[in-house]
Amino acid sequence: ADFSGSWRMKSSVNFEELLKALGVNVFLRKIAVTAASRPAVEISQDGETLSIQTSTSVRTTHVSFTVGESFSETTVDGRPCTSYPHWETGSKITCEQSPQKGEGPKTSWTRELTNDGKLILTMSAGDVICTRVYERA
Ligand code: R13
Repeated sequence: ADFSGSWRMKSSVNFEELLKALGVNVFLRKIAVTAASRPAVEISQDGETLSIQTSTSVRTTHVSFTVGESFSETTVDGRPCTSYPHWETGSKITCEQSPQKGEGPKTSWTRELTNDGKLILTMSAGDVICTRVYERA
């Protein structure tokens, strides 16, 4: 699967609930939810190696990883974690995260390319799942 390209978000479900499950207070949640409603996502991919930049007005993150190899990133609420991305199917990457210190709900994300060319991102914290659908810009 080739995830590379510029992506625009078309829908988002449960993003605020996700932050709430992670213990983010209502003030910061509102700022994050507003900013995260208009992200710009740029992905480049070379074989099994992906580079994903997610930009918003208040926070931009950049991760580079090779599927099958662990890497460091931060959870969506900003805590450092070690991540292990693997192919769930030929077109879906599942990434399990473990905190580098402290406790918290179990977190993970998935990114899947659908047959009709959409990118589906899920982010989980405990039993809360946020689903965001992207289309090519
Ligand atoms: C601000 C500080 C408080 C915390 C936070 C968390 C997330 C975000 C912003 C903030 C944003 C996240 C966007 C995520 C996207 C994901 C995707 C709680 C640390 C800076 C308010 C904006 C766009 O779709 O891949």
